[in-house]
Amino acid sequence: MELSLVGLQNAGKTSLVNSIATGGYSEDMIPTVGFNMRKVTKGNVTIKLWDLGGQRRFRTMWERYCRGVSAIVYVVDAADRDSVPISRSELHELLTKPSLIGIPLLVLGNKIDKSEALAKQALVEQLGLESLKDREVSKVELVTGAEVAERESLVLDSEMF
Ligand SMILES: Nc1nc2c(ncn2[C@@H]2O[C@H](COP(=O)(O)OP(=O)(O)OP(=O)(O)O)[C@@H](O)[C@H]2O)c(=O)[nH]1
Ligand SMILES: [Mg+2]
Repeated sequence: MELSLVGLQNAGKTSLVNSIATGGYSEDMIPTVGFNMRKVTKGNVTIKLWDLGGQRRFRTMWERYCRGVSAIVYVVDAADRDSVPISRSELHELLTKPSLIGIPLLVLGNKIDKSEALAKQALVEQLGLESLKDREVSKVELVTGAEVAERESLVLDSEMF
């Protein structure tokens, strides 16, 4: 199974991958330049994770690394309310690509350990998820770096897989 993680810079994609792969979490992170590929084996399932850079200059690469994956995992910093409109437009822009039609989407609202984080329904509305009709959209899950083990089971056990 192959998954691609996309979302704006600082959303917490690499942190999420590290949590899943090694159980480690660090506040001291370096922005991803281009992409990283990680293979994670849990039981007899091996997942290939494409962890893409979220800075503007890397966003044109997203489509290429989302083609043919089992699901696109879109990570949003739920506590950075000012960035949500940009996150929304980048998500909708990505999903207009014909090559990505029908690929299931899982949206993760990250950093819910912060008090200013948006609630699930607010994220659904502000990201315009209701309008995504032509693909399977997994319900939005809220995650936090503090709950590493929970995040792992959250991704691997999510009902869409
Ligand atoms: N409070 C809090 N901080 C988090 C959480 N997840 C990640 N962070 C922090 O957010 C910052 C950015 O994390 P990264 O994982 O590097 O973000 P990214 O999405 O990979 O960023 P790019 O590689 O630039 O696209 C780091 O300082 C992390 O420690 C979380 O759940 N809660
Ligand atoms: Mg990164």
